[in-house]
Amino acid sequence: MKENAKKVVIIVPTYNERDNIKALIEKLQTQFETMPHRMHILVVDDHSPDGTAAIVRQCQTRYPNLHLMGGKKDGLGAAYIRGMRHALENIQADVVFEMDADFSHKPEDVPRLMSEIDAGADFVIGSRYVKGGSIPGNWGLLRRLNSFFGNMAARYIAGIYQIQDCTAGFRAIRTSLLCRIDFKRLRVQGYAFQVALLHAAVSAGARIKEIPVSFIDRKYGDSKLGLSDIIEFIFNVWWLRLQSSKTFIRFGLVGAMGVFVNLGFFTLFLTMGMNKFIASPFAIELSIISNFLFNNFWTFRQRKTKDRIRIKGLKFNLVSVLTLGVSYSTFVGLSFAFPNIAPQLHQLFGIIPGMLINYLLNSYWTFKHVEDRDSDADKLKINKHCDWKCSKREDDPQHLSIGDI
Ligand SMILES: Nc1nc2c(ncn2[C@@H]2O[C@H](COP(=O)(O)OP(=O)(O)O)[C@@H](O)[C@H]2O)c(=O)[nH]1
Ligand SMILES: [Mg+2]
Repeated sequence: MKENAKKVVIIVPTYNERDNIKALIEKLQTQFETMPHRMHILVVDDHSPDGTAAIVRQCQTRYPNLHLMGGKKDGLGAAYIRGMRHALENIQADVVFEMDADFSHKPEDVPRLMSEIDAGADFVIGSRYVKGGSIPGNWGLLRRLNSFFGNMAARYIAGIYQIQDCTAGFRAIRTSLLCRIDFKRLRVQGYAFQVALLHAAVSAGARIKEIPVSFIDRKYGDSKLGLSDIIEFIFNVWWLRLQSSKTFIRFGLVGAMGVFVNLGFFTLFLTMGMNKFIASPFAIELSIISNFLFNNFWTFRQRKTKDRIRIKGLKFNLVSVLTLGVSYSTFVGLSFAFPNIAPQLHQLFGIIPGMLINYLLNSYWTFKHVEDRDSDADKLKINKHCDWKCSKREDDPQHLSIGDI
């Protein structure tokens, strides 16, 4: 029975956790006895000067499912990335957990998170901010504000609106999802990793589930959250914002360039002796075509669309006509409503709704991204992004192997 069960690796990063680690390992092992899965623990210790690793080595004599890896102290995120890679390549994990060593996350909650994975989720968050979850009652104002603003920044700056607890560190993740994430693009070392990974999971279309947990304050040792973590966190949320606005910025640049294409062709046709009433629509259409090509091959090049290029071109043209209609009706409406202000302002305020409608329709209709996880093209994309050796597993068809391609 256990041979076919999912292999689960609980990754526990440690830095100076001498007073916690042994008890945590023992509690987890007791918990594992109640679970049908093949459970492992991987401690990622960054050569803690307090001798944490020596304690883990002692425990290894009792528990064959206990793994230890060392490394340079590069931050919490760097430790998790190393640990996840090891869990995937060397332990062939189907699922990994993120868990703190200091008992802030209860070992008794491990089966609850795992059962959500069994029910089909890709990414389960032990959440302090959904109904039923909690933070310690004795947290001071500063700690509360830190946690509150951190979460708000992740939700409303980085754009992970749908998740209540973006900074949680107690999570279960399918490794098939990790294989779809480009870790080189996360660019984080410290605690910001939690938000960066969640953002990447949302972008990869992961099925995410939050379940309530009570977060408990550590009894032994100190928090390792430092100023550099906070600074990196702030930079990271803005970086993520910029990344998600990149398409809109490119779309705007292409639109602005279209104006020059339009005027350039118009002038060219006039110098060729063409009548201006004929030259104008030709120049407009040529600018629409050039905008379409730039948007197709640059702005939205990452999107996998279902239509052929000529159908997309047709849709783009239709959207342009609609945009013209929206901008023109706004212009006419404003001209009648505010006859005393400069007509340039009517024209300008007509462009704004036109451009928004143009972007939204092209983004969600012309260049709509269609998910097709099983296609060969996707497999190639996934493996190009992830150089981790994901091994193919029977119970998860999405789990890819480099050798499969
Ligand atoms: N390997 C490793 N573990 C770390 C590092 N920083 C923090 N940790 C561990 O990550 C977990 C969470 O850290 P903690 O200091 O409790 O953070 P807090 O709960 O936000 O105050 C603990 O198990 C720490 O020992 C690091 O740089 N490297
Ligand atoms: Mg802690």
